[in-house]
Amino acid sequence: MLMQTKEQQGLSRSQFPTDFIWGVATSAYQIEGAHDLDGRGPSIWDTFCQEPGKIADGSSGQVACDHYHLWEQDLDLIASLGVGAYRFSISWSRVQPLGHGAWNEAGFAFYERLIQGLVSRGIAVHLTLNHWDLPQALQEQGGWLERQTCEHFVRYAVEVARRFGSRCASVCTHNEPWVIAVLGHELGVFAPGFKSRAKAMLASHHLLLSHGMAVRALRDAGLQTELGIVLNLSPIYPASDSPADVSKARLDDGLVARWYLDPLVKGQYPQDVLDHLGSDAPAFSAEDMRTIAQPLDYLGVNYYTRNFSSTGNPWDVHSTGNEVTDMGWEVYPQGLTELLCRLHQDYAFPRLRVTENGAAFKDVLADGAINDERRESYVREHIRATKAAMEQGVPVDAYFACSLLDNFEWASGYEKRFGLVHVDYQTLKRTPKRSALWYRQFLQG
Ligand code: GCO
Repeated sequence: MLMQTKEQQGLSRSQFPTDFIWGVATSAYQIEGAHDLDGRGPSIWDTFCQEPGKIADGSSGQVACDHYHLWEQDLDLIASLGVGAYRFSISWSRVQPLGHGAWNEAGFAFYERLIQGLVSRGIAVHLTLNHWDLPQALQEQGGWLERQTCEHFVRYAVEVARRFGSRCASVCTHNEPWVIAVLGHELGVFAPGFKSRAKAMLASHHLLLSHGMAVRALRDAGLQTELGIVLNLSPIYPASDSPADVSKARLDDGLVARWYLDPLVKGQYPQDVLDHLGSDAPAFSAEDMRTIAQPLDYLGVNYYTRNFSSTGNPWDVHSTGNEVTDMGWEVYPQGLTELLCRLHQDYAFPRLRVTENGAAFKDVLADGAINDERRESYVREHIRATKAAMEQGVPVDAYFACSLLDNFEWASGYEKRFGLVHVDYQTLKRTPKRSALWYRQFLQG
């Protein structure tokens, strides 16, 4: 039995609406493994992991948490925590190995089992179509730099919805298009590993366009399920009061946040960012912009930390003296409250959902237990920060702790652990950490 600490006082599930969605989140490439089983085609992450020096520990998602085989025990785990909602993604190349053409029935059968397993346990299904793992065969045809990829994505989305849509509580098109565009095409630290700003911006336009095309197609197909998109967002503060830093912070907010939010809501790219980009801006038509701005049921917000902007070296760590996680990210729950309030004020989506929130810390397994007090406190204080936004009238209706499991942490490999549940990568044994037990206790009220 965990002790009710002082800080916990004043926070309980009963302070949230009874239909508030409490979940945990994962993504396919990070947990599934089984990279070449049952007809799965390679994704850009399989390829990227093979490039020397790209992944900190030289690893890949070939085995990961082997969720492909251990899914039943993972669903039991979710149920045992009393969690009512599960956000996960489909590996596109598992269900359509080339990203176009033939469907892979064995791949669909895996998600059929998974979804049936969730439904039978009373866990709501929150499905993401694209969590970064584009089929490699589409990359070879240009990937997100090609408009044709948008058409392929729509066909994939419609097929997934035809099979699973009515059993999903929500369907999300893309997870964090900024990450795909900028980390993948401008900084080259994520797949597919390009280093060109023009490429990044073109990819971002095709991601947004394919989102709008897919939402329209899913609605036209009669899908009633809630539809949305998930963005990585943080308040961005100027590192100093200098006018140069203040305008840099405004521009950075433009590149990370407004570049995605303005088209989704207002059907236009922010003019200041277009001016800044100059010839790196993508070509687009008025029709594209109308397509992107489809009405959505919710915006998913992934929040981990806040950011600072300065005209100095962007990688200089701006130390505030606050605690930082193993990623070097400042723990700043108030940033989530501010972000949710700002999003509501500026964009007024019908609903906002915290679709990812969590922290990497170095965990110590001692006597079969992981006493991850800092992660417990992180999750608790961000739930409290979510409540603070709701008290200011922001329509937030969901919180997903991320991640359910320690997993393949992209370019960090297995060195960073975000899980509420510890995974021993030798034995694949799952052990709920103290944070998971806290979440269970919180959910039990
Ligand atoms: C993202 C990432 C996350 C993280 C997660 C822990 O969408 O930002 O994919 O899923 O990797 O925080 O695994």
